[in-house]
Amino acid sequence: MTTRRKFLAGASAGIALSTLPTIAQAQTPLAMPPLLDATKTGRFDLTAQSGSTNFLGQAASNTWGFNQPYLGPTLRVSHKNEVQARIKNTLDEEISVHWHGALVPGDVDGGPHQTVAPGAQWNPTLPINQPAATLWYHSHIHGHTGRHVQMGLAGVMQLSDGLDDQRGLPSLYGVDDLTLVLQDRRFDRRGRAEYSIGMHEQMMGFAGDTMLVNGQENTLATVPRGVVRLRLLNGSNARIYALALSDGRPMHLVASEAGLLDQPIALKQMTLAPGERAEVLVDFTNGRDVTLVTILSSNTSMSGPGSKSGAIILPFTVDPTLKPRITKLAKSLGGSLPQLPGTGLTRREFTLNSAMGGGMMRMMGNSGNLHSINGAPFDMATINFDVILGATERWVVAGGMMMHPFHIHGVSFQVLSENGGPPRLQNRGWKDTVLVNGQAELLMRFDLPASRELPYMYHCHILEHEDGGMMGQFTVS
Ligand SMILES: [Cu+2]
Repeated sequence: MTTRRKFLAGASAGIALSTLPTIAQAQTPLAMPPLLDATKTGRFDLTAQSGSTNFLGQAASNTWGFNQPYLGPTLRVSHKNEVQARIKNTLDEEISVHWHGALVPGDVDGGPHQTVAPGAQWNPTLPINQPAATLWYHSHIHGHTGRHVQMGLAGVMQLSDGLDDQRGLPSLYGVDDLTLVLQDRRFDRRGRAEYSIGMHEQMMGFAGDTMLVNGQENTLATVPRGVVRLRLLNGSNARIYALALSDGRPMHLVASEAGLLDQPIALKQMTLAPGERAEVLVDFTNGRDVTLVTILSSNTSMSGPGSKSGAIILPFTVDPTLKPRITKLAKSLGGSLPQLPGTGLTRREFTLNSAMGGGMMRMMGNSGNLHSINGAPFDMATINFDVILGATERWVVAGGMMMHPFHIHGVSFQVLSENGGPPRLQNRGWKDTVLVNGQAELLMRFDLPASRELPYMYHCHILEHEDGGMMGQFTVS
């Protein structure tokens, strides 16, 4: 049997999309992360714990998770409510829980200064007040984020306004509204997960050879003969996906990171970089099975020809006995596209640097950091700049030779331009993470405070770049 594992491995050797097999045998049904619905109670509990997970049906791996051995539950909370979270850390090292995409003040943002010690508890009140969206949460300890996420300290968080039925959007969790956490992993010969970081991984980010969806390998999703919503999270450390459906049918993008668009955008191909989320509708009313694939499996433009290759992410099969709830694509979504004033603003420039060649040795010699922003590797004790509360700013981010997903805490932003032209279609909505491939201009308004003690972060979401110094911090007051 051809397994997915062999396919990602083959992908880097240049297997073309057309050679992808039809749905393989013996897949197990895809499971959703357990749903923790806190829309009514306004409170939830997360316990960071260690466990063991058998990913490949061979030897078990030591893993971490929230409330379970690997990854965490899907938290569903109201998009407008004070949410009481209770985080317990039963691991033997400090963690944090960052609410990626949540517009909450710096003092509950869960960044690297907000550690939860072994055996300790953290009880933040999250004043959630923003449009419905698919967010996520993960540990964010400086220098260890890559390993923590790899071990499993991550999960999806849905902000719900309860209006999806009115919009004609699928919303039945695990039936026509699927949460898909995409991760690539590497395993040793016995099937145990490996996270070994050599110089190559430090430079390029960690890439695996095996696809996991929701922590499962080689699974199959069963869907009704209707319209199905996929909430996609790239929870990989470094892999950038170029998603497509195997028969060429479009994915209809309905939401970017920070909420719904005004109307769906049909995309034959969609990039999803680490940290990014996207909600798409897939039309199964023709009853045909299809496979979600990635047609670009390399992380960087530096990898050259190997990048034109394909790998299976997840096959879908239509079960005609399931009664579809939605059979028409929604036309109007009720969301809005960002339109911030673009002139007369404070302008900041960010160059994302990675040391190469001799520079690499020099940088390693000086600070131990391979990566930096504007030449300065992240320093916990240095606030890089201060933003005035209520200010709109224009940030110009340049990525150099590699592609970097740039994430900012505490704001949603508008992509004003990419490489001097209009943003790509998929980047027209409100975002909190954007893949910078060349240069991107971003506009954002800072409506929430962050102190010197608990500042906001901005960083590359290739976790080995972030851990290696490609991060900075700022206050808002
Ligand atoms: Cu990067």
